Amino acid sequence: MANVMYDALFAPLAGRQGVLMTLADGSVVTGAAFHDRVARAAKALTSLGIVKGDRVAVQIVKSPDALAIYGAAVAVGAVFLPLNTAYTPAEIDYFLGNATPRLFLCDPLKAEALADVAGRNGAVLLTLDGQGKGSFADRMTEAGGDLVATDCGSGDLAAILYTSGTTGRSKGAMLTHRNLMSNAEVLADLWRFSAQDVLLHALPIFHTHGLFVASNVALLTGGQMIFLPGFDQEAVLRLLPQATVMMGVPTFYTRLLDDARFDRALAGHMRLFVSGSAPLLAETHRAFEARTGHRILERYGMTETNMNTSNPYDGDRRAGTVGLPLPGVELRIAGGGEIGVIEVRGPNVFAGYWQMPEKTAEELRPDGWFITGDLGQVDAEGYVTIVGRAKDLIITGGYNVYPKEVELLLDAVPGVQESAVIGLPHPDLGEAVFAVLVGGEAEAALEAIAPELARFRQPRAAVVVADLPRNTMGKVQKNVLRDQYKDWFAKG
Ligand code: MCA
Ligand code: AMP
Repeated sequence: MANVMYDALFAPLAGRQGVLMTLADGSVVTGAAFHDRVARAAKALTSLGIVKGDRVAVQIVKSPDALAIYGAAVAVGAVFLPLNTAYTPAEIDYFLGNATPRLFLCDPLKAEALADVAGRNGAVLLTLDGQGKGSFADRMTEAGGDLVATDCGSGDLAAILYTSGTTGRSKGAMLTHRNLMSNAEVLADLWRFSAQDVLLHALPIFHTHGLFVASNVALLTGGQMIFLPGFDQEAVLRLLPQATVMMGVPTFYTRLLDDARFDRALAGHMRLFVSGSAPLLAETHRAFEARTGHRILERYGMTETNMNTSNPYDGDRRAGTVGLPLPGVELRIAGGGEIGVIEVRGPNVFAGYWQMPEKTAEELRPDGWFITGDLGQVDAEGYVTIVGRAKDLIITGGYNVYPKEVELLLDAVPGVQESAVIGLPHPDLGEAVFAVLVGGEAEAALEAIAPELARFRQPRAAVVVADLPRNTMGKVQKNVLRDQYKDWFAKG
């Protein structure tokens, strides 16, 4: 046996003297240097007793070393578990309790606040900051010797990524080597990635988009990355002329369009802009083409499935659609109607939710079809359009927020009798989180829940009303609320 992912993504970097990453300050990391960091991180993991199947959880700033630790986890057969840097200790407590990682890496500045959480859940706590400093970094420096990757088959777990649930409890999506590699291979081929490409990488690496879609595809094809800690408008405008491909959430593209410096000349060296994670408005697609001459390629995926569909590279990239099912991915609309819940099946579909067989059974059919919860329709030529969501989910700036998680906290605030959390149109974030409360005081309620909840999950505004609108079954009519407050965050 070998190690499917390590052999394809990381092993080829050993000894490669060419540039792998260019950083925001202009410094570069060669393939060989990056491989050395992967090897050292793998040795450090082994020295901590981490063996195949152990979970390695990280809540660390994006940096070359942070990506090297992903490579190291893959190399030793550990299950990589990246966590949003915005999560509070209360949120981290849940993830560590559920996944029981042997190791938890966090930023040195957060170590004190997270020591109890790690200890309580049986994880060793070590640190790494964005400059490559911290107690885990020290172990990497001490580690030496050649790396021998642990054997892993295509069905072995490579990662667990948490995705929220409609009941308010996050679920860990188990992703195998095969899930990740099959998708990377298909996307690399479909989007014509090669060793000549330079990917502008400004996405976080704790989600599918930045970690798997972006990094895996670039690593697989031997290209370079301009590796930024996050989406910084100035850095992106400065570095775009050196890139050939960019991947982003719609907010990246609306922010660029809001800037007059972003024009045809600046995008002249680019061959491809990819968008996903949230709906790209057809008007953004058209405005982008008018400004740059580029038609953004929109694709559709989920944490549980990686990517499912993509607009074509050569063919018609249709605004407002997410394109065609990827090669090897089957897609159907459940229920027999024109519009219904999208279901997908293929080598990309995950292995189930970590230790939640009943949740897995609710969403993954025994014959392999996964129920996405997205409402879609397929036209005569096979183009898929997402028309809505059967699940109660808000996507804000590409991050998912399940209203239930926020409502549970709001309902517990003294004075608040009940709450309804909804997403409202927002010019920058696509949707922004908004709360409608019965009882209590709006500002005080938002302040009360803030320490528990990552900033992106917190409502941007709240109102207090006498009653929530309900249907005859007693269910809160969120569509009525969304309509009533739709202009709350409107531009201007
Ligand atoms: C930051 N803030 C946010 C968000 N991001 N609030 C709501 N939604 C967000 N997405 C908060 C900050 O904490 C800050 O709080 C305030 O908003 C203003 O921050 P700002 O500086 O404007 O934000 P930013 O740092 O520029 O971040 C915005 C961003 C970022 C660049 C759009 O959120 C981002 O990189 N999003 C990408 C998410 C992503 O990768 N999703 C892929 C998921 P305060 O007001 O207190 O200062 S994978 C997926 O969905 C599937 C599989 C798929 O298909 O890809
Ligand atoms: P997550 O579970 O965080 O990976 O988010 C997956 C969800 O993001 C999907 O179920 C969709 O609702 C949404 N999504 C991803 N890509 C797109 C897209 N291109 N258009 C519309 N929604 C999308």
